[in-house]
Amino acid sequence: MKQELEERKEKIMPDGRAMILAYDQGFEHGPRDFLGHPESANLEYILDIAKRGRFTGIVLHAGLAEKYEPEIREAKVPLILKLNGKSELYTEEDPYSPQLYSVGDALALGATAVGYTVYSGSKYEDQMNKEFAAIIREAHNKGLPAIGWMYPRGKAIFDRKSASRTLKIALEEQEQTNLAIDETPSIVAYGARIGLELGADIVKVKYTGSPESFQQVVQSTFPTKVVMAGGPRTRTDEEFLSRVKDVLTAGAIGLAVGRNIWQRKDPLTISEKIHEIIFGS
Ligand code: FBP
Repeated sequence: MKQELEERKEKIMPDGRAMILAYDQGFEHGPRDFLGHPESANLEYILDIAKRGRFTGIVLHAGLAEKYEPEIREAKVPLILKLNGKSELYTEEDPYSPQLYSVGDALALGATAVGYTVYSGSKYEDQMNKEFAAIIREAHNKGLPAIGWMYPRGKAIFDRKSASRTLKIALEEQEQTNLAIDETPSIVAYGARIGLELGADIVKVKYTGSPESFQQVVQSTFPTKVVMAGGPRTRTDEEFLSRVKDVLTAGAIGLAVGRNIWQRKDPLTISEKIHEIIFGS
């Protein structure tokens, strides 16, 4: 299984770099993400971007993965099956994203890797840590890499009164920047580090505003690889591309991005530019 694990890692990280297309937003945010870009509600449109844009993986929940199994195989873009999910209609301050699918489901659907979101700092973090730890163990035993969406979130992250020592440092970082608390290097690095401690092969984290601060995240997560999450579409292509350059300079291996690609008028042009930054061609 060790060899299969290494082969699958190589598939989603050719030359040690990754450019992953995230398409779990229909569940996490709902169809509002497709407004203004109705074609983006259709997986065939997204798969075409993934294929022609030379993405090294596409993230889906099991429903779409099952319905489009032949098309996904045909496109030859490695499938990363997201094993947990929650909708934004559920608005409790402390989020929990339950496991919905298994490593076995991922293998049956031909997935190359599995993904799972952990909201560190939520009062449900223990449940998510336990689920993700078990997923990682099983995935590795069966030769599948595991990717953690490490998003510190919840009441405690913002609670100045009972602030943890990390939050106190993050509040100081915040005073010198325009960052939201969950984008400060101390909070992002802590979430990423939990991914490493749990055994994730790759963690996906928010951008921290500068290459220097992102380097802090990458360094405290080594040897687990770090990719940047996309976030809401930036006003210009240049703004997003400059972030991609920053995180690569900081030692990240690439990104896992959705809206900044498929919410644009010309998703292939920006994909090409991102590919050039990540892979040099
Ligand atoms: P985007 O590039 O569109 O931001 O996607 C990255 C992602 O992590 C998705 O995989 C996920 O659905 C979404 O962001 C979660 O967003 P939020 O931070 O609003 O929960």
